[in-house]
Amino acid sequence: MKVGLVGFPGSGKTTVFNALTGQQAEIGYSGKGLGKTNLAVVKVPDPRIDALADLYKPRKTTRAEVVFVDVAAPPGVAGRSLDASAIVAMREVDALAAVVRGFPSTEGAAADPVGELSDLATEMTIGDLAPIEKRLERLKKEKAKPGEQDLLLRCKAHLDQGGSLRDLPLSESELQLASGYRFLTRKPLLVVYNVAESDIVRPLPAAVQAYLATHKLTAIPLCGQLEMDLAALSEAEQKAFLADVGLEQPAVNRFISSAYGALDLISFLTAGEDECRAWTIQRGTIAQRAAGKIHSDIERGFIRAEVMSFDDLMKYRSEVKVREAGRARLEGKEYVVRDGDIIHFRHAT
Ligand SMILES: Nc1nc2c(ncn2[C@@H]2O[C@H](COP(=O)(O)OP(=O)(O)O)[C@@H](O)[C@H]2O)c(=O)[nH]1
Ligand SMILES: [Mg+2]
Repeated sequence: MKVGLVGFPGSGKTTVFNALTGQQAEIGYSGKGLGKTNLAVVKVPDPRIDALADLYKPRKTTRAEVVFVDVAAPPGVAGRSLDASAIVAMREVDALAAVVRGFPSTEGAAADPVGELSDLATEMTIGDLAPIEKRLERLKKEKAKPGEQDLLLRCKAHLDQGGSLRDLPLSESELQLASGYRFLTRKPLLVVYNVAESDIVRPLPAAVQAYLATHKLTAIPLCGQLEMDLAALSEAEQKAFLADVGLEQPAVNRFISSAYGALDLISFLTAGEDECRAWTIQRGTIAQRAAGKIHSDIERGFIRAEVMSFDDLMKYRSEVKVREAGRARLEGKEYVVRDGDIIHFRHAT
């Protein structure tokens, strides 16, 4: 999964990027870091994988991964606008995390989180309207695909009224037509409310809470500065530091579990002496499709999935015992995979 950190200059995107990835990308307005897009891969913490590795002692342990992209504006872009290259970068990610400033800026400007959120929403709306209008213009000369013109007009009307395409119900065929546009306002959006050190355990301001409720959004409050310092420490030091400031988990853990929730993602697991591994899928994915995550050959030649739950395996401590207890199931291709399923796929070659 690829998550884009987006927001206006000075909101703390690069600071939050460093906090989530443990990197040391350059922060601030000046210097050569400005305008550089940063990218880093983070392994998804999953205690179930640790437990499986304990049981199987596999040669290899593979966690799910999240790629974080710090979408930077090029030099010269300041204030409350997103340039074309930022819009392009935003189209390429699976989910957006909007970083908003909750602390006084380096120039002393007061925080205006609701203003930033609504300006960001406007920028994304404009970003989605542009390709729709361009396509509608071309459809005056070209033949539309079935349903295309209707869909575009519906999307346009919805955006013109200030809505996001996330809230527009689309049929299966409309989803197909829309997928090529990679609409920004259709992408899952998480808000990262970047607070001052002094506000860290305070509830979100009422105005921010009201905005989130109206727009059905989730926010993760964190202090980028503090979390960035934390990410640079050893694991033991982190524990002491977290306890000190009254937090249970570092930002990256809180962020990833919120992101999985907001994106409706779950993990299934594969286990063996060779490898124990977590695979990320959308909730509702059927077994045959899930097999395709591992390899397209397994999806194509799918015969059956042998499924046991993580909890049963932990209880009986071996696959053989789980089978003897009658807790292993053979499922067909339409079986809807559940979070924590341990699966062996049987397939023709
Ligand atoms: N007090 C405080 N300052 C922060 C925090 N996060 C970022 N900053 C400062 O805000 C400025 C802009 O941060 P930066 O990460 O470069 O923002 P970007 O332009 O969105 O990438 C820098 O001077 C940071 O030190 C924070 O949580 N608390
Ligand atoms: Mg930056």
